[in-house]
Amino acid sequence: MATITEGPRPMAMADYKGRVDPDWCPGCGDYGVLAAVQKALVELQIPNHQVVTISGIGCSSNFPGFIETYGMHTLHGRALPVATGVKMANHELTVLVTGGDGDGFGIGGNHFAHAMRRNVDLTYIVMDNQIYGLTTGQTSPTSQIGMKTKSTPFGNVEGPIHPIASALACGATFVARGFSADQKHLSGLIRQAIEHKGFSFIDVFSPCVTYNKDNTFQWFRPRVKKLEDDPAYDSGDWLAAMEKSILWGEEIPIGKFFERTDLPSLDEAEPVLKDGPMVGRPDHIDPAIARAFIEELM
Ligand SMILES: Cc1ncc(C[n+]2csc(CCOP(=O)(O)OP(=O)(O)O)c2C)c(N)n1
Ligand code: SF4
Repeated sequence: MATITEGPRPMAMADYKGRVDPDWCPGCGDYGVLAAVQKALVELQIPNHQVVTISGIGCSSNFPGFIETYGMHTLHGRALPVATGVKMANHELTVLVTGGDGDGFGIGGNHFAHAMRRNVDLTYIVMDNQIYGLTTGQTSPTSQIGMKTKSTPFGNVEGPIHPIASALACGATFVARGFSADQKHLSGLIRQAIEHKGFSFIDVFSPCVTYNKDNTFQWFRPRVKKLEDDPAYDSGDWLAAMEKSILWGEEIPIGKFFERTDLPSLDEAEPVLKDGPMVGRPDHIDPAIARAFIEELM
């Protein structure tokens, strides 16, 4: 009798569905980002146990609870250093970092800069709604001048940070921008970002439908223009990416601004990791080596 041998079943969207349903407001942009991440993981066929999703604090930072991967919900602004530790402990894992503009560019701004210059092999997705959602609507580092919020009732007087330009200046090796209403385009960017070896950053317009009445889906829709639609645009050209990064107004570029593949990621550059991930090694140091090391320091 012939035997039928079945290979493993391909991963499907349902396999990445979290055990808890998102409690985001109906219509929140973050739903689109969650679906786009799940779609990218399906396309790449990465098994759940090889993915870790790490966040800080915020509505968007609740993300790891809503996806079936390993996950850590850490402290406000501290997702990137935790993710760096995870990646360096086991560099064979796919490490995703998810959070908001307040979390990433405000309290976490310092870590943002250093993770990029180190070229840690992480995929960082910021759900940029230009406001603090979880704390009920205060200005954030990406709020526009003049925006009226709970913390700026007479209008914001501070200029916003430019996330794309900042990422380029700090040395990120993959820099992109997406829009949560265009899931197909966004999941394509996320897929490329995961495949990229090194620090990949995607700033995603993910409107807060409850507290940001200025930068809504309707506001973005006619303005976003895909860089891919311009055949002359070269995403290997850092200066061209910088020029595009500061455009804001009637035309706002989305897509892949920049990628370079000639720099080693931190795990590739670190000689200690050349024999494989730290997690696979004995969890003790040979006492003779430890003694010699201490004596050298004395
Ligand atoms: C150390 C610390 N400071 C402040 C807070 C309060 N807090 C929680 S979330 C948040 C900002 C949320 O905005 P954002 O990161 O943009 O995420 P969103 O909720 O908009 O997705 C703040 C200020 C905190 N939890 N911990
Ligand atoms: S408050 Fe804003 S960011 Fe938070 S879940 Fe609601 S719509 Fe989304």
